Amino acid sequence: MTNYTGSEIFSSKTRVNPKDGKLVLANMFWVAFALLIGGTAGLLQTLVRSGHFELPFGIGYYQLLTLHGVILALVMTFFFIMGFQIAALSRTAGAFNNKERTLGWIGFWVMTVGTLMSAAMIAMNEASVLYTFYAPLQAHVLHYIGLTLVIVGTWVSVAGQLMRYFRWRKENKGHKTPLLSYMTAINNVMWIVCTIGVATTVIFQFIPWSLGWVETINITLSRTLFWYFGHPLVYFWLLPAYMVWYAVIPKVLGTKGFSDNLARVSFVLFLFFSIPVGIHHQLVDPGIDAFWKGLQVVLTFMVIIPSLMTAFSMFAVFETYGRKQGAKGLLDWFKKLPWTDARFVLVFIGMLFFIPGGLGGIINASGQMNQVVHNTIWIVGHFHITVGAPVILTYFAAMLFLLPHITGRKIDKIANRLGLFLAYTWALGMGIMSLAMHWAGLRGAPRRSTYSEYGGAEVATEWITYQVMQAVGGSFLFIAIIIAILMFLKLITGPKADDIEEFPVAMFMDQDAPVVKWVENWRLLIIITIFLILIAYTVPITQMFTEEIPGAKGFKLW
Ligand code: HAS
Repeated sequence: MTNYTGSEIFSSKTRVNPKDGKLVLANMFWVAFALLIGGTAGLLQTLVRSGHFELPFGIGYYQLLTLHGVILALVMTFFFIMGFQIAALSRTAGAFNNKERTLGWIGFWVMTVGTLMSAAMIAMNEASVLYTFYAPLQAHVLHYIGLTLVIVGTWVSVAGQLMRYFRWRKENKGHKTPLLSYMTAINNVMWIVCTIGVATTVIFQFIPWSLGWVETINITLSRTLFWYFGHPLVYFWLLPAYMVWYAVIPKVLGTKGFSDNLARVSFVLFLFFSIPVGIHHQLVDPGIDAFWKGLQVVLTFMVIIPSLMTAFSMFAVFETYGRKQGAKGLLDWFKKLPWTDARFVLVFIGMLFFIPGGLGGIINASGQMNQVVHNTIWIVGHFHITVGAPVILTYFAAMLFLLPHITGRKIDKIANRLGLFLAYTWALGMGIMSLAMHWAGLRGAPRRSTYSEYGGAEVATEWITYQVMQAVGGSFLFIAIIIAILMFLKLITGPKADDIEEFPVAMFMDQDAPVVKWVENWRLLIIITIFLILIAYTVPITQMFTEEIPGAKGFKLW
């Protein structure tokens, strides 16, 4: 046992190791670049769907939509998560050693090569299969190999991160792991377990099929393996945002987090329940028995619980803070929140979006209601107010403290103001666009579809107003993206700080309470995770092998 006391973690002087900082920064450059490209594609899509704009240079709508989904949902998020988690570990567990850092760099370069390969295929119009790459749409094999490399790159980086986490545990036996480090470990373990699904379908189904080694593909199986990965993917995006909510925001406010133990338990629940629920994306698909769909719906309701725990904790933090500032009445504390600090405002607006975002998720997951919204643009509205608001706005807030912390610059007034403008413009754009998407979806407007008058069908004329609204919202969002890029540039080139800007890490109201031991019993956690996966998936997947499911040839409809 070392003489570690834990107090240095909470000191504003403790910093991300400068060598680790370079790796973090490299990842963050990709985030800014991907945001710009993906955001531009998004703007153009909303303009096309409004019916008032045609794409130039023979660019296809689905080509653009694939670029938008891949570059924002996969590339931007993955680079951010790798960068942020490395920073969180380096800040709370201490510097990476050479081996761990080298793994981070190898992962970064493998992800870069994979991204460029896929991007090239999309640019050459060889892979307009959207980000979910559903068969029987068939892309060029290099697109699948590129995406595989992106995932493999994250594995390598994650290996370095997990080594750092376990090294800390070995060096500090008997102490509870710093919360942020613990949270990265949960997210990483979840990631490794869930990406096995997508790796399996790509390596054993998509690559041989796109090379022509086999003529057909089992679509039900490929979609099931995709969603085995695809749902935990959304929590892989979300958990770094929750890391900021739990462990950073209370310190930004100058108060304590609600409960360290509660935060750990909520992350464990994500590990248990985020994977055995993927079939809720296939509730209207044939080939899966209703019983197994029902079971996964029940498990989906379990994965709502840790988000409700998070909401409760955040309310507790805000109210406690407000009361400390002298708030008296029932809701007065609300006024006392730091409305001029962009780090807080970005996150808070994200949280507000997550209230309807989460409610929408509960609607999607409710078997019969899913029949109404599935494959409509409602779903696109849902994911824009989940990953596109709470998650991305929190990522922006993290950039605000992380970039100056690493580059030795200041969060000056201009950077803070850009952050505030970003928050409000984003809220306006996302509010208009996602509301229109939800309404149009309820009126039956399909998703994954370009502008069409559907042969003059009356119902389709109703959708056009909402599509114009989406273009208005999309335009505000594009302005917000430009502000985000300006903020990014300001944060890495702004005035040098005398004292390094803080990477805030909060203490908790139960800081000294003994840790709940089982939350770090990895053997137990992994056994329970695998047990739940086996219960949810063994029979449905076995049926996909044993029942006669006709295979599908590949289609290239673009
Ligand atoms: Fe979802 C489809 C169900 C959460 C993303 N989801 C998607 C797709 C994406 C996505 C990308 O069951 C589309 C995939 C595709 O391309 O086909 N989703 C859920 C459920 C949740 C949920 C039950 N989704 C997310 C998150 C995402 C995300 C998070 C990204 C990060 N989703 C579904 C289903 C489908 C689906 C079906 C398939 C639909 C179909 O048919 O295709 C839950 O995890 C949500 C729980 C969340 C809450 C909210 C808690 C609120 C908080 C904020 C508190 C606010 C505070 C501030 C403290 C219960 C934590 C307040 C202060 C004041 C003063 C007011």
